[in-house]
Amino acid sequence: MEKSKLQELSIQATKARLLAVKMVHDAASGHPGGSLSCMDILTTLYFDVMHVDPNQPQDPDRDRFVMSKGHCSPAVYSVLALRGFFPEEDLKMFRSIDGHMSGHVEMHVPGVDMSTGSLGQGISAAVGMALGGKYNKKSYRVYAIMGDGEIAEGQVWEAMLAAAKFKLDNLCAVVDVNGLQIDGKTEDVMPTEPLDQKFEAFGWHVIKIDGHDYEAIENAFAEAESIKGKPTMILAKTIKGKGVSFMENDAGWHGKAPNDEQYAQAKAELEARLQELEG
Ligand SMILES: Cc1ncc(C[n+]2csc(CCOP(=O)(O)OP(=O)(O)O)c2C)c(N)n1
Repeated sequence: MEKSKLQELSIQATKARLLAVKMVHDAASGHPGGSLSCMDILTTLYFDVMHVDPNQPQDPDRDRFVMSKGHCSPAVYSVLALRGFFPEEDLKMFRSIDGHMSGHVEMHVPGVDMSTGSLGQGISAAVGMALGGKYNKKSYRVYAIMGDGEIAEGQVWEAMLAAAKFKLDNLCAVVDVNGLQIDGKTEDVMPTEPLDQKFEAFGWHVIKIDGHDYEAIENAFAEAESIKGKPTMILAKTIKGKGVSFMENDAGWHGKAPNDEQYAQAKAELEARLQELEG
């Protein structure tokens, strides 16, 4: 990957982390941990991989994205704002009773293709979008991000079966393998490993990457596009809370807002990172 692209993605992801943490702090509720873990993947999708036009969010030929772990709305809203789908100013409506930007991902927000929050449902919608694309002979691609806790939902595995049956090579899903879910370690709450063998057995092409390595993320999406006759699952190893030292690898930050002091520290850390990147 060219140095300039790497720098651009790192800058946008850091800005998105700053916005996401601010939204959760200002609303005094929300889900920072899983939003921060998938931020590099989401940034690479919207700033490098997906064909989308912020001026035409309903373009029928656009690539689609579904955040199946819908509690990670701070990640989605911040990346969409940075990509130009709506002004950053609108983020202050996050979780406000009068706003359209609810705590889980909501289709009233420009650029959002599917409302989610009930775990397991988003990936099924993504399968439907990919199937619709095949049926209508469209060339758009469909992307989805799931959580490694989310995949304990039985509906996920029905979606896996259907995607393989219909040979949905226009579908690429990612599992954000941060190892933690709401109450603790994924392996304690509901063990799901070995994930690669499971998805392969369900007829998917599987790629394992470091979910914070932009080049690996970009290459994985390119590989997925080259695979014919089956959908692709990217297993992205990540760190929950990535980018904010005291949130990293701590399930306590799954669905909790930082207080003023904690927010000041998070902001200082991310701003220092941004300054480093922008030179
Ligand atoms: C059907 C359903 N059951 C339970 C929940 C409550 N819930 C919200 S987040 C969560 C844990 C999700 O963990 P994971 O998918 O690993 O998300 P991440 O760690 O990436 O934030 C649970 C159980 C829900 N939203 N939907």
